[in-house]
Amino acid sequence: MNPPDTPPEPLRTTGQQLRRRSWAEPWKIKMVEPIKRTTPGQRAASLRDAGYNTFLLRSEDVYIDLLTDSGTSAMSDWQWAGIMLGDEAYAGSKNFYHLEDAVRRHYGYRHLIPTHQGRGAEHILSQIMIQPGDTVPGNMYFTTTRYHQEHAGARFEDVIIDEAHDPTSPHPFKGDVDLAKLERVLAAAKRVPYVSLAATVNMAGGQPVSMANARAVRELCLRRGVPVMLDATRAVENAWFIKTREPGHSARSCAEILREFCSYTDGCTMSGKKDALVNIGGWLSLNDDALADRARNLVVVYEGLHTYGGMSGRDMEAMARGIVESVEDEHMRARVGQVEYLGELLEAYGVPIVVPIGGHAVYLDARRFYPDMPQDNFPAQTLAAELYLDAGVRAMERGIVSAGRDRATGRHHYPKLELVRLTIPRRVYTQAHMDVVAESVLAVHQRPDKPRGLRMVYEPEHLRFFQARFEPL
Ligand code: P71
Repeated sequence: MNPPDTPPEPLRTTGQQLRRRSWAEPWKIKMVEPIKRTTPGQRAASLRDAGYNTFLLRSEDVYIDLLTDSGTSAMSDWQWAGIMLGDEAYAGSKNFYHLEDAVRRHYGYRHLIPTHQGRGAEHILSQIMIQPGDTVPGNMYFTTTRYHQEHAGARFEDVIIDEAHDPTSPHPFKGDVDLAKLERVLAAAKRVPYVSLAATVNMAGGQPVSMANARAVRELCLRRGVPVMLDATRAVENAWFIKTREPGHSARSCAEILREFCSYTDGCTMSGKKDALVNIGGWLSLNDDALADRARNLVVVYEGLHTYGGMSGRDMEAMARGIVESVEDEHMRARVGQVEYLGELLEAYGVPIVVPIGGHAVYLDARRFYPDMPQDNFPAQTLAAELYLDAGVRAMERGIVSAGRDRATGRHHYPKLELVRLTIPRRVYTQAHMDVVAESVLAVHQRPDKPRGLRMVYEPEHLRFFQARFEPL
């Protein structure tokens, strides 16, 4: 990719022509946090203590932390300056109004109900819209989102296109809704309170939804009188993919694309801990006045007053400013570009990853790492453990452990995708860190002695992946 305003002139070095000009992050580093390497013996002990679950490791025992991009971003000096301007009034903090302005301007919804993070918003949305016996169609489940939908009495129906379940399909918009599947669910269900549309789709590999598909979902739902609720957690990354992959959008800004995308939906839940570049925070947005009143009424029960919703004034200011920074094209180029850099390196090393490369993470295909390991032996959980042992890189399982059990039958869900997510925090690691990660993955991939897998020795009742414990087979 070319820096802005630079014509694509190939450069000549000795003997070879460079295909393109390099670009770099639109920031420099002002403050650093030391991290330390560990020995193989220390890592083996830490992993054992953590029950072979990367969620249970102490972060001080981790060298490069790719567990999640959630709440792990580095804030800018402008955001930190905003922290000093926190108005900690119980009611009517000026920072709330700044946040409301930023959300209205960039996401376009009328009402803003702040929450402590994304699942707080999911909880309130599910409680005000879902009745027991409802069906909620969506483009692949997300753990907390589906949990709150089921907790409110709904059944989740996956209506994502088939390509999303195939890690080798190069479809550029694997987050798209299959309109025929959606039609079928809408026709068969007793009641559908809303369609749950996520952009990008985390569990599919950070895969985007096209503008054309969002528009088509909107038209179909309008005909049926069903609202569309967006999970906007990584919608700016989605906008970047529309800009770079969907014909007709390359000259538009991410900000413009985001506004249009959101206009096809009636509200959103948001984890500000991702796109919005903060360590904590979220919100629920709604256009409908009556529904927003109900949400405001419930937020005071579970989160806090409707002008802070579980955040401090300074948190709201940091998020308002983070939103403004997040929609800048140069930020997104660097953000998604770094993920692409790691992904392309792994592809060049012949490591099996989900393609196309996603917006926030590179996903390793654990099935192809361990073709002989049954899914009941938790291949992705095993791979995440092996990766930590090799060099102290922490990743996250996104396979059978995350999928949990079917509420009706009590049996494991068996997802087609058995993945390990290498998630890149925003503005935190350098290209050299990515090189170290890629080399560690390669080392694990090339190991001749394959592990047999794990057995679960402790299984929590809710969202089991967070606290489950394992032992090697
Ligand atoms: C991520 C997270 C954090 C997480 C959540 C559950 C299990 C493991 C890790 C959170 C999301 C998300 C989407 C698409 C809603 C939430 C909840 N993602 N939607 O990827 O990715 O937001 O964490 O702020 O409550 O590591 P919340």
